[in-house]
Amino acid sequence: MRLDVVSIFPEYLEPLNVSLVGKARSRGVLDVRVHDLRDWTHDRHHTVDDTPYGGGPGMVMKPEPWGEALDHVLASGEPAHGRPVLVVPTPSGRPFTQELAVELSGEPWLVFTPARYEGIDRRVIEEYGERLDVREVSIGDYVLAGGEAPVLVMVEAIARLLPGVLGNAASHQDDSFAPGAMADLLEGPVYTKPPEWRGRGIPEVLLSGHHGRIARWRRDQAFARTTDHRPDLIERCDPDTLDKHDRAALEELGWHRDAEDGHWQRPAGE
Ligand code: 6GU
Repeated sequence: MRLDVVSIFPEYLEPLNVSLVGKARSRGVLDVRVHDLRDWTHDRHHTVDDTPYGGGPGMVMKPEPWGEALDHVLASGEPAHGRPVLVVPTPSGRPFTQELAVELSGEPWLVFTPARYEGIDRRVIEEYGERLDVREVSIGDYVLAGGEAPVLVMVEAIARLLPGVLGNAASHQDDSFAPGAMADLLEGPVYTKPPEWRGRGIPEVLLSGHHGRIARWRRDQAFARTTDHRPDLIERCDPDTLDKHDRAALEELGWHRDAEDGHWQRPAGE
């Protein structure tokens, strides 16, 4: 997979040389190219921003450097890569989810355009939207000063899904939020050696060697954790994906099924 990132802070993307993504690069699974947007300015001050039309606070990124930068990146594509998907990080984008990470991990070429200030002149997104699949994406309901940290987040989520990047192919099948498997439940606690640490032991069942009981215990723990941290995931889960044991586990946690639509719910305040 080829990844291009255009930014006024190319050094912010140094973590792409480290750890999992760095290894994927050195193994040739990922071809990452970071570009400095200011390389496509032509004035002495390398200006990339200007005041917003209509007034208001902050500055807006000028369209010309972005246009030249993106034209350069697009022209550097090898025919085998086709056209890239353009990923535009913005707090007003669609949520970045595991589902989108899986989808983007199947693309041969992604171009990211992390912005600073109040964002990029809208005409840039319109212009490239006529030629490319453009995804405006947010990584959560909070506001960051720029899109570089979101690019690091998204690239890590995507890169670990590429074949040969994670050691064990099974290791992302039961990720929290992976479609299927532990379908939309948060993962419960994990333990390793030593068997006793500061007087604290390991749940007996994990030492039993009884794979069926271990799987059942893990799922019960996942229901408990999801109830505490993300009850919305239980409320919107498809009740038909739950077996008899699952239903008993949820009832134990104070959930009951809605008489109308069969979805699980809990009385408010529980
Ligand atoms: Cl993608 N960008 C910025 N600036 N803030 C964010 C974000 C993106 N996602 C959540 N907050």
